Formats: sequence, structure tokens, C-alpha cells
Amino acid sequence: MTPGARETIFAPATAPGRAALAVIRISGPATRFVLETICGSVPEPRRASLKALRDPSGDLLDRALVLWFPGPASYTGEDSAEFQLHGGRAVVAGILEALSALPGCRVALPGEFARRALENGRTDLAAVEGLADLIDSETEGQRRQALRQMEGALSRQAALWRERLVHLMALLEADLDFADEGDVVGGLPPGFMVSVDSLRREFADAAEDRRGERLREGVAVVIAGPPNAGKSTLLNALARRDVAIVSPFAGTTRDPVELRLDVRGIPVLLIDTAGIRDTDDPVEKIGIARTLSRAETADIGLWLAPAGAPASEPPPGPEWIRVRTKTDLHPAGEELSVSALTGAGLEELLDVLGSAARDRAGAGDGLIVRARQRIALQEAAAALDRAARIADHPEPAIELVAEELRLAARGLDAMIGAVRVDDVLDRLFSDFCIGK
Ligand SMILES: Nc1nc2c(ncn2[C@@H]2O[C@H](COP(=O)(O)OP(=O)(O)O)[C@@H](O)[C@H]2O)c(=O)[nH]1
Ligand SMILES: [Mg+2]
Repeated sequence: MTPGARETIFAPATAPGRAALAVIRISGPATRFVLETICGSVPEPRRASLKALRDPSGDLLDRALVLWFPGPASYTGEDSAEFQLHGGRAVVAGILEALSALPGCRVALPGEFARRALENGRTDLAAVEGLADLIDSETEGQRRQALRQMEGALSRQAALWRERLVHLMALLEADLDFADEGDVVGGLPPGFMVSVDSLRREFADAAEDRRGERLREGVAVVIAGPPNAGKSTLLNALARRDVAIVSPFAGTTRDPVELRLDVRGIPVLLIDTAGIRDTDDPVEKIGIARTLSRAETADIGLWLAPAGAPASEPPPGPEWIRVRTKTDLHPAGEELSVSALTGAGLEELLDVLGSAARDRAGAGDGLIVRARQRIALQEAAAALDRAARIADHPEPAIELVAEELRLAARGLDAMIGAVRVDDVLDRLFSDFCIGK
């Protein structure tokens, strides 16, 4: 359900609680009236003005900075305003109450400001997703990636691709017109399929590049090895707290234990697993099966073995980084080695892990950052693939090729949300905090 766009909405844009400042945003046709009523007058556009804010009975609520952004050159595209209040709970509550009492004004739904910006053509879905990611970003790489998305990296690339598709469609249209007049029979323009194929390859390459998604969601790093290798102890040492149970009894860890960690600026999902060995214990067997399947889907594996003992071979799965453990008990050789007990070698391990994770997550310059975008781009690539197969016929049906190009263009539009996909919007905005 789309909320009525003509209502004026307001919400705190800062987190609740006592703070130096609190920001309240207002957007909608009654904004001018709100300013006149609460601040006594409408300040100069886009300039911070110090105003006395009063409730409808004239009681002073706060003396605060007020910003007035007349539409359409505002974030939402509507008349809007911002109050930069003193952050006391009673101040914020007083202003919110005064706003609720004004006709045509109501509290905003989560993400409603961004939604209005989208509906008024002030932004596109990929950029709004970038904004959501920026607010959720926890590492430097995530921040860089979110900012690039917010500033339209994907939207610009989609526009360039679209232009090339439209040019190819125009060539086909010209051909079809000729065919109608009966002058020229069939046949695609020279070089046509070469252009289609190079576009298809660009789509497929961009869709295959998972770095952006890994940077958003975390690079999955599985910690595996035989029982008692020190896997859980290493996880706890890296986390600097007790996340996983450590004991001298083999087979302690059964369920994979997951932990998010910032490793040298890259978000990593560390997964502690059950030690791999032959066992008759049915529960431990399940744990080992889970380890093996988690290893298969992980991006990186740490394969642990105690120093001084012969190391076993890791199961199939990701690229393994071999790590010797318990170097306080036995000196290790040339290999990467740690003592989770003393902390020796942990910094080196984090360096190695960080650079491996960076290789897989990129530095924030990936184009595709969400599964939704990748699927849309894959659909566009598939349409061009079908176009190539149709064109392979001795007498290709040009209308069918044209139709596939149109579908490819639709895939690009879906990728950046130019075609309205309401359930995508509902899902995205429900994750937003109020006031965004
Ligand atoms: N001396 C020493 N003992 C360790 C070290 N890491 C783990 N251990 C011990 O080895 C045993 C097994 O550790 P744990 O982390 O549970 O191994 P996991 O089965 O691989 O998860 C426990 O008794 C730990 O205290 C280490 O770096 N030095
Ligand atoms: Mg363990």
C-alpha cells in the first residue's frame, strides 16, 4: 500500500535517547504552514536560521536551527524542513506532539522520506539501496561501496548499457521498416551480433563478479581442522571474547559458530566448525557434515593443525590458508603459525586473512552489490544469449531478436529499479529506520 503522498510527514532522523542534538525532518505540502506555526515565519531557503519553536498555545519548546528546503529542489522533491533541536527527550517529545496536532501532518513510516524521493524521481532504487547500505556500513570498504552506489555508479553504467541496446534496437527497426517495403529480405545489419555479444559478455562478467556482494555481506571464512587443533580458541582470540566453547575434549564444537569481524577494513564472517575426524557419535557426525558443507560454500578456509604434529589434508572447498597452532608448546617451521594462548602470530594471521579477504571483496569498486541486482543483470544477459541463438538461424526472425533486446533493456531497468517493483520497495523500506 502506498501511503497518501499529499500528507505532510515528519519524524526524528536521529536515534532516540539523550544527546546534544536531535534532528526532526518534515516533508510535504504543509511544510510552509508548519514553519509559520511553529517557528513564527519561514526562514530563508537552505540557510540555517536560529528560531524560537513554540507549540500551538505559544509555549516555548526550544530555540533551535531551522532549515527550509522548498521543493522540488529538496531531497524528497517536496517542500521540506529540518529542525536541529537540543537533544533532550522532552524537547523532542514536545515538538513531535506539536507537529501531530497540526492538520494534514502525521508521523512518517520507515523509509518514507526515501520513498518519496524515489517516487518524485529525485533518486533511483540502486541509489536508495546505497543509502541503506551507507547507514548500515561498518567497515571502510562497505562505506566506500555504499557511497559509490548512492552516487549512482550502477545507475550510470546501466544508462550506458541501455544506450547501446537502444542503438542496436534502432538498427533493427530500420531493417524491419525496409523489410515491410519489400526492398530488403531479412538479414541483420553487419557487425550487429558482434555488438550484441560484447554487451552480453559485459553483463555476464559484471553479474559474475561477487566482490560487491561479499563486501556487503561479509567474506565467509571457515575455520576447520582436526579436533583439538585450537579452532574455537583461535575464534575466541580473534573475537577478543568467549564466543565458542573451548575444552580439551575432542568433539566439543558441533554447530558451526558464526561471528562477524572487521579484518583490516574488510567485513568477515568467521565460522568455527566441528573438528573433522572419524567418529561414531551421531551428533558429532552431523556437526562434521555441516562443517564439510559450510567449507564448500565458504570464500576462504583456515586449515589448522597443531605445530609439531603431521598436518592432515583439508577437504575440498575454498582456497585454504594453512595455519599451525599452539606454537607456545611446539616451535613451528616456516609456515604461518599462531599461539592463541599467548597471541603470538595473530597479527600476521590477520594480515594474511585481511589481504585474502580484500581480494575476494574488492575495495568497494564492484558494480553489483545485491543478489537482486545480479539476478536482473543475469536475466538481461540471458535475453541477449537468446537473441544470439535466434540470429544464428540462416534466416533469423528479426522481430524475435528485437523482442529479446527489449527484454534485455527491461532487465537493466529492473536492476536499477526504473520499472516499479513494489514488493522490492516494501521489503527495502521496511528495513529502513524511521526518518530516513
Ligand atoms: N597451549 C595452548 N593450548 C591451546 C592453544 N589453543 C588451544 N589450546 C587448547 O587446546 C584444547 C582444544 O582447543 P579448542 O579450541 O577447543 O580446539 P578445537 O577442537 O579445534 O576447537 C583446549 O584445551 C585449549 O585450551 C594454544 O595456542 N596454546
Ligand atoms: Mg572447537
